[in-house]
Amino acid sequence: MDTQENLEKDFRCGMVSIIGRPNTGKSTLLNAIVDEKIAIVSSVPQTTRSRIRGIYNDKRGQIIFIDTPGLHLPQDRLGAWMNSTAEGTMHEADCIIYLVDANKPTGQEEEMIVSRLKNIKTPVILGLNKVDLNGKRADEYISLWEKVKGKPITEMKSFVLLPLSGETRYNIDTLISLIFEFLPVGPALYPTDIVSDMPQKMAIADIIREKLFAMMREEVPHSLAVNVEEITLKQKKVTYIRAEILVERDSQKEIVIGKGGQVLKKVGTLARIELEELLESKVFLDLNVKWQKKWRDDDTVLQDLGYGQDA
Ligand SMILES: Nc1nc2c(ncn2[C@@H]2O[C@H](COP(=O)(O)OP(=O)(O)OP(=O)(O)O)[C@@H](O)[C@H]2O)c(=O)[nH]1
Ligand SMILES: [Mg+2]
Repeated sequence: MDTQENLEKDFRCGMVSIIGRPNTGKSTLLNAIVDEKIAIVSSVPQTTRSRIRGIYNDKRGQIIFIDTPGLHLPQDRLGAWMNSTAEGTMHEADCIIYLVDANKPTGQEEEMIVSRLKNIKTPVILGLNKVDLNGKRADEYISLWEKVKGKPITEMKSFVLLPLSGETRYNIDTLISLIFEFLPVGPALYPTDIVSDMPQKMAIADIIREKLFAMMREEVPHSLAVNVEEITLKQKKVTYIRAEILVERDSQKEIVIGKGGQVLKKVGTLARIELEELLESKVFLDLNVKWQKKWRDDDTVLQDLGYGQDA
């Protein structure tokens, strides 16, 4: 048997769900693994709102990563949907990366997650992330895990502890090798030349949302949503994109637009640069801001935004 056949015989393929509290670096980790920016990142907790698949390929096999919204204590329907989206992925996965920020104390949210993982049979990799910041709280996460499971981690089966940094790519290769050990032998489920299956409309909306998140403070980001209403390729290879930015209050509309339209202009410029890279064409971006009371609790609006469906 030649080497090629051997390779194919051992080819592995499976799904890996990346879960954890908001802001622990899940999307950054996914981008580092697939070596491309497919998930938006911001310092605001609850940035990711729907599940995002990232596909990693090498000779050993194909890993389908699912980046999920941070698990939190929800306050509205959007939050509840985000949680159920994240939890839903755990049961389909062949392996779970449970990512924690080793610099932040554990808390109520963390206990909620660990207790949900308590009886899960799927292998778990506990990723102690952001080790580049030299946090000293890893022990707290290990203790919490041991408390819930009722035994030391050394006696846990299908459980691995791994220090990580998505930002500096520390231990990314080790992580990938570890995952392959947990995956079943089987053919690739996705073409090997794509890194994500995210719908274009959602990808465009998320790029705009990321630029907005970077400029907003406090509660405003959570009140924002972006709905891409039109994507048309015009003559001379210009992609015309019309998107609506939803806010919950009139005062927020003013913040998003800024004095003399400055904030919106900056958002538009930053988003356009990135969209031109994504779409490999010139982009004309038409942004409008609209005020819609309590959209986060409105099922129709959530559906429109792609947040209501079973992702
Ligand atoms: N120092 C450091 N910062 C990181 C690392 N990974 C992510 N960050 C930062 O942490 C913040 C949150 O990162 P995200 O990747 O958006 O986190 P997330 O877990 O996807 O967050 P949600 O989508 O809100 O659940 C951003 O400001 C990142 O730049 C890391 O390894 N080291
Ligand atoms: Mg995220």
